[in-house]
Amino acid sequence: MELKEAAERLGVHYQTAYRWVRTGELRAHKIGTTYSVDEADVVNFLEERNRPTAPPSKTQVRNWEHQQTRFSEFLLSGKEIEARAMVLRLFEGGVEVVDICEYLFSPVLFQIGEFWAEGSLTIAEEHRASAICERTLAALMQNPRGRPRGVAVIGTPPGDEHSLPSAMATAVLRSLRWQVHHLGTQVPPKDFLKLVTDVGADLVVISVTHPSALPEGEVIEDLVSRAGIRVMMGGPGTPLRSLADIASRRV
Ligand code: B12
Repeated sequence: MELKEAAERLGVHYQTAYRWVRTGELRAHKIGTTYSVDEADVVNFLEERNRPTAPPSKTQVRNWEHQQTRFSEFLLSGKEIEARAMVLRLFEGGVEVVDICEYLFSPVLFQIGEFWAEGSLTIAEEHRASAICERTLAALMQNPRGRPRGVAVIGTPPGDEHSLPSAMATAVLRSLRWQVHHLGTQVPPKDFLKLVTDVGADLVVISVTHPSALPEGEVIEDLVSRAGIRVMMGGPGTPLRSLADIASRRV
């Protein structure tokens, strides 16, 4: 059949079919100045196009230690672009945000804390590494598609300056399609509660890393649960996976 007829059978404009012929996607023979396409080739082409494509391959991280070593090197030498590219590659390969936090950010930050405590890392170097982590985490927070699962408020009470753990909890919930109000650090209990009720939160996450903030964290926990809202407090030793598991269920 002529290419014009083949285009009609394929449901596309003549120019599109012509382009497919030129790129070799659609087999055709040139007869004089026109192209002719065999019936069988039109059928094959249609079948090929209608075949469901395989889902994007999921990156399987076989060796997290290797990833940690590379990430740590990037953080300690201030290679922000490389650090971000590495994390984005994992994310775009389908690795869950909770895994990136638990198996990459957390252990590497833990090690940085040990280096700092033993004096082999200056405060400037630690700050540079933390800042890179903060900005890299922000790059993971993309607009979720579809209806949010619920509204969450995440923050840290007064007395604790560690903002990264709550940023991780935020990234995890956002990756699970939650609408998150991330308050950062030093949030007084009464103001915390007011915002929680103002936004109609379904879930409240209190993140405490420095033990001095625990008493005020407990005050917030108490106020929120008395208001009948689900609340979870966590910090070092409480896996983010437990938060992700709860957040994966509908509210
Ligand atoms: C970066 C850092 C800082 C930065 C923070 C920058 C920032 N933007 O966050 C700065 C410079 C501000 C800082 C300050 C201080 N720091 Co500091 N810091 C760190 C470091 C290196 C990393 C912190 C971090 O982000 N860790 C990674 C987190 C994400 O890992 P994680 O603890 O396993 O967290 C998991 C859980 O918390 C969980 N999670 C978090 N929230 C929630 C909520 C729920 C519901 C659930 C389920 C789970 C969950 O998710 C996380 C991811 O898996 C740690 C080292 C370490 N061991 O963590 C020290 C560390 C926490 N800091 C420490 C200290 C001593 C301090 C200072 C007192 C230092 C000083 N003399 O000024 C001050 C404290 C100031 C204050 N009052 O808060 C000590 C704390 C020791 C202790 N327990 O008392 C540590 C452990 C360092 C060390 N090895 O000694 N720090």
